[in-house]
Amino acid sequence: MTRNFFVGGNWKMNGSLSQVNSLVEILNNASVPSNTEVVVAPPAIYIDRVRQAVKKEIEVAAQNCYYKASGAFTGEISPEQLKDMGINWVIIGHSERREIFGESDDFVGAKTQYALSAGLGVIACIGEKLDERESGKTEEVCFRQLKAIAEHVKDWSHVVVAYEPVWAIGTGKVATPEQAQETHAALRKWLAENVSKEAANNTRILYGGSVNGKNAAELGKKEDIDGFLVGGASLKPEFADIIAASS
Ligand code: G2H
Repeated sequence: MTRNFFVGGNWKMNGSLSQVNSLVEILNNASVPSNTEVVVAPPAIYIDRVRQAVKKEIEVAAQNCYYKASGAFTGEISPEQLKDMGINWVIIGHSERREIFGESDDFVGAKTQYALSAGLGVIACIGEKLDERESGKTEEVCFRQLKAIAEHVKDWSHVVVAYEPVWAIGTGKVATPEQAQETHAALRKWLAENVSKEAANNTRILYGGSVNGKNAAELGKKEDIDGFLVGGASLKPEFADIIAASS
């Protein structure tokens, strides 16, 4: 099975209106290989502007959502509202949501279930912290996080898993292609053994953590790396190089 490459850009809480307009211009001028899906996740306030202005072959994601359709949930956005605005993807369980905003495995699982049921595709993030890697717990942590998501997924065709080792996020310390491949292969094996062979073969597993225009090509050559979730470099012209590196 050939899995189409997937390049996500997570802008996090960055940008101003003029920067957003420049990024859209970069995206509109970027050539997107036919076997590659590109999805960018602007801050919520700019989502609609980006959706209106960016070329249609590029999808737009939210960086988070809640697990109810509507109601008294100040500051939250529902999957239904995202769909209403033409948004088809959401990032769930990013380590910054887990660490800074205290999102638990169960909460991430519940949000994944609800977002899928509302028709969104989910970029589900998992990854270990430095002390967990150093104490040999990488797989234990990643499997625990993946299990909490998998328990809520019936149809894997709308799920992309992003493996983002926390120690590599925004630090410039990228996992080596071998380190990333090792964990991606273990995650795929986990899917085969705990979900199905089909889910294991078809689900894209992205690498995230200090991906840039220079390291993307080497990482992308690895058998089980099906794309990237890019933070810092998705705010720069080199994001176009990362998209191109995937072909
Ligand atoms: C990991 C990644 C994007 P960066 O958070 O999700 O960010 O590429 O800046 O490490």
